[in-house]
Amino acid sequence: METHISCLFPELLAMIFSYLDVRDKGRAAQVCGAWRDAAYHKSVWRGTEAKLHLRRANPSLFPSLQARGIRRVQILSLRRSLSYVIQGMPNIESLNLSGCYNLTDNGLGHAFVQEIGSLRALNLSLCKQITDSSLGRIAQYLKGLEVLELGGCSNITNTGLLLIAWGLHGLKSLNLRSCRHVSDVGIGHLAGMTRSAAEGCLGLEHLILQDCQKLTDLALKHISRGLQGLRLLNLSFCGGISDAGLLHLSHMGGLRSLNLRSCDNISDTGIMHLAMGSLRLSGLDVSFCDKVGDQSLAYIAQGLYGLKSLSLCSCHISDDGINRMVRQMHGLRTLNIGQCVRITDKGLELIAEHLSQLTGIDLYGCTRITKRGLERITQLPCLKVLNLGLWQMTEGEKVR
Ligand SMILES: *[C@@H]1O[C@H](CO)[C@@H](O)[C@H](O)[C@H]1NC(C)=O
Ligand SMILES: *[C@@H]1O[C@H](CO)[C@@H](O)[C@H](O)[C@H]1NC(C)=O
Ligand SMILES: *[C@@H]1O[C@H](CO)[C@@H](O)[C@H](O)[C@H]1NC(C)=O
Ligand SMILES: *[C@@H]1O[C@H](CO)[C@@H](O)[C@H](O)[C@H]1NC(C)=O
Ligand SMILES: *[C@@H]1O[C@H](CO)[C@@H](O)[C@H](O)[C@H]1NC(C)=O
Ligand SMILES: CC(=O)N[C@H]1CO[C@H](CO)[C@@H](O)[C@@H]1O
Repeated sequence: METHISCLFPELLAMIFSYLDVRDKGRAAQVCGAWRDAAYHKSVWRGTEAKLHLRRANPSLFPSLQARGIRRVQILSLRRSLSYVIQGMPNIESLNLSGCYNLTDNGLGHAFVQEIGSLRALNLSLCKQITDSSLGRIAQYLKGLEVLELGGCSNITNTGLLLIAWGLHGLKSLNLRSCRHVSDVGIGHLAGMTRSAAEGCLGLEHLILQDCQKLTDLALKHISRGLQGLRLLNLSFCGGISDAGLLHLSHMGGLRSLNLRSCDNISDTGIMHLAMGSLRLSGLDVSFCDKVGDQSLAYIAQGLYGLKSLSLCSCHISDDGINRMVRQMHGLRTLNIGQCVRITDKGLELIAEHLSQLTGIDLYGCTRITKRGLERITQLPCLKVLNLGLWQMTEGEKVR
């Protein structure tokens, strides 16, 4: 048998090994304990997921995977046999090709030659050779797709997004992390701003735009107009967005999670816009936005008091900001204030006194806090996670 398989669930291993002759079983069993267990495992169990290294795969493997109820496949490496997977498993629901660096438009082209209505999730992250031409095929044949991961697919352009907006109307989750050619125009396509050419992915709930450097406030305007169903928006490391852009987002009532980590041009004014709108956020991350300071915490207490998770790592905040926030934030479960070097025991005292629902706090690199402040924090009744990172080892006053 030519199929090489690693890192598998036991039931699948057992099934695969039922194909091997006795000599091969012996060889495989030398690899590791998991293999050894599986090599001699007689019974075949049902699973729903397979992880495969494809070389010159035996085409007969895939129908038998399908027959065993497997609908989700992760390809760990491949040469040219992707089409066997698709042909052999007509009911495939999830295909994970993340990190298959060898995957080309040609390879995908051979696999996606007709409609595959069952496929719901496709992961192409870090398949760096994929271009818009593959997105054309995907838009044409994978109409049932709900999750599409294109993180690190750096050859993709706005044209690819136009194709997605034309074909994938059922898309709920799209990851475009580090797609550096993507600009406001592409986001406009997704949001249905070019309706004459493409309807748009108006049902999107999760949109990851982390590290899309070309995006500006105009992209946020498109998003707020067209993607009203959005629940999660990740804009971390988008240096081109500014406070004015956040004004557009401030009326997206469905938005629950907003990630603005390392958006360098966001300041207290932007947070004011968010707080004065009609947002009902439960998660906000503005870590490493060094223009975000104590004034933002006052705004958050006024308009974003429903937050369950707030990340302010390395922001320019002090005990005064904590004081202006804590009394309103009854539901806060997670507070990340690592590397906020101006926070002292006084801030921790306030947190311990008012944020009684807190289950997690990050104090990594808070160099001005002492054992006394930490003792107060550890008295929080629900606290499960306390991150101090290297602090304990580097500071003079050790906490045990
Ligand atoms: C990727 O392709 C190269 C040649 O094109 C081949 O030598 C290599 O084994 C392939 N890698 C994987 C993981 O398939
Ligand atoms: C998809 O594959 C990647 C890389 O192997 C892995 O990190 C990720 O967890 C997989 N996703 C799922 C849902 O299995
Ligand atoms: C897709 O692959 C990336 C990178 O390996 C991984 O982080 C992510 O969880 C995967 N997503 C899904 C839905 O499989
Ligand atoms: C971000 O702000 C800096 C100054 O703080 C400015 O030089 C830069 O042009 C701004 N970038 C954008 C895209 O607005
Ligand atoms: C969103 O951005 C953060 C950076 O703050 C990153 O760590 C996280 O993995 C991203 N989320 C997703 C779902 O990609
Ligand atoms: C087909 C295509 O556009 N390939 C390009 C993908 O991106 C790399 C650089 O990241 C280029 O070298 C390729 O030409």
